[in-house]
Amino acid sequence: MTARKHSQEPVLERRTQVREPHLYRVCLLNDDFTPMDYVVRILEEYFYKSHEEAVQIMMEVHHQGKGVCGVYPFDLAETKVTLVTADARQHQHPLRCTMEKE
Ligand code: TYC
Repeated sequence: MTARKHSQEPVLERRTQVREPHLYRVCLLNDDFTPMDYVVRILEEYFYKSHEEAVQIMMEVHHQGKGVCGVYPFDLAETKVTLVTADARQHQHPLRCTMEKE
């Protein structure tokens, strides 16, 4: 909004920029200890994947070392990383969940 000399003057111009939020990939990383069925449960519970898709992503992580669980705006991506990491630690699994800018 442009500056006005007197507060009674009407607003003549608004300059509002609407932009898409930056997006972040939330990824799972492979390790040798976290059970496969636990990773599948994480993908279903936190990323709303079907059982078939969850198994597919888990196997991709297992073979390639990393896999994308979803793409989200910053706050949502950060929340998912926090919740997944807390869940894994509670169950004493070393599972790592990370986020990276698209
Ligand atoms: N490599 C693990 C195993 O053989 C399974 C696994 C998959 C672990 C995906 C982490 O993000 C992961 N039990």
